[in-house]
Amino acid sequence: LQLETDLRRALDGDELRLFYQPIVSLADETLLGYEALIRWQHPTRGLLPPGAFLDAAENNRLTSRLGAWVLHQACNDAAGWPAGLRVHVNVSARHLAEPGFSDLVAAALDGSGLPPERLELEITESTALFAAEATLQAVSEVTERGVTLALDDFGTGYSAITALHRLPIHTVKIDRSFVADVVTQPSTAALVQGLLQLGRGMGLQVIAEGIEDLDQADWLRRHGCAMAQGYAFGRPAPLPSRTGARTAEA
Ligand code: G
Ligand code: G
Ligand code: MN
Ligand code: NA
Repeated sequence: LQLETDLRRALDGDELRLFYQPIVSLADETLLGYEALIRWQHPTRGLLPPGAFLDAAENNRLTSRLGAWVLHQACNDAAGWPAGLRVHVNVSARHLAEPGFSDLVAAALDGSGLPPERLELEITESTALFAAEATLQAVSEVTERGVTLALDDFGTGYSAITALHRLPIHTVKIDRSFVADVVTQPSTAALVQGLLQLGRGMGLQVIAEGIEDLDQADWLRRHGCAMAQGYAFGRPAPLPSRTGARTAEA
């Protein structure tokens, strides 16, 4: 398969990039951290979004190599940021359940010097793998170290409540499909109020995703959502690396 061959070359070479999107406090728009989002600077096809290649990696046992690259890169980048800022890294369910996942996280933290408290791993609920013993083991090993877990795309999967019940979740990210019509759809507004109440009741951090305009930000702020992410506050973009060299601008 051409895509797979290309992706192996991308991993060996220098074609993958991390873009970063700001996560802010809704109260005063203070920067709290960034979510790392992978891109592929393909030599002929240009800058590719993850949707164009993550599934190919998932099906070809490249998941753990790709995930390892992301974790090391993100921790190295974040170690050079001001001390208050956290980094969010997306982790595939398959990678999380692989042997050695928590050792990889430990190596990325130790190698970069990033304090564990500044790393948050984002997992999605859209998988049955939550039940796997290997997943529970990996999760307990990384959280004991001080790394936190976010439940991404919250509300869209079939096992959201089970995930909250079974895993030591620190943060839920309200999916952008809900945020998109929270201001205009009373039923969506009621649903999001329910999610916010659930978050408060369980002592979770809540991040609203996909905030594109100030009406959405106002609504969420008024309803007690503390944190946000979305085009209104910043798009995913390359950041200067620790050395000051800029990447992925071509
Ligand atoms: O950046 P964009 O919004 O196009 O991302 C699309 C999807 O790809 C999102 O669901 C995001 O969680 C996922 N994604 C982005 N970067 C990574 C990554 O480094 N690892 C994994 N596993 N998923 C990622
Ligand atoms: O699935 P996950 O939440 O990890 O990925 C975030 C995805 O959402 C990325 O592909 C990112 O580019 C996209 N995204 C981030 N902010 C916004 C936004 O305000 N509007 C839309 N439509 N997409 C967004
Ligand atoms: Mn995410
Ligand atoms: Na999401």
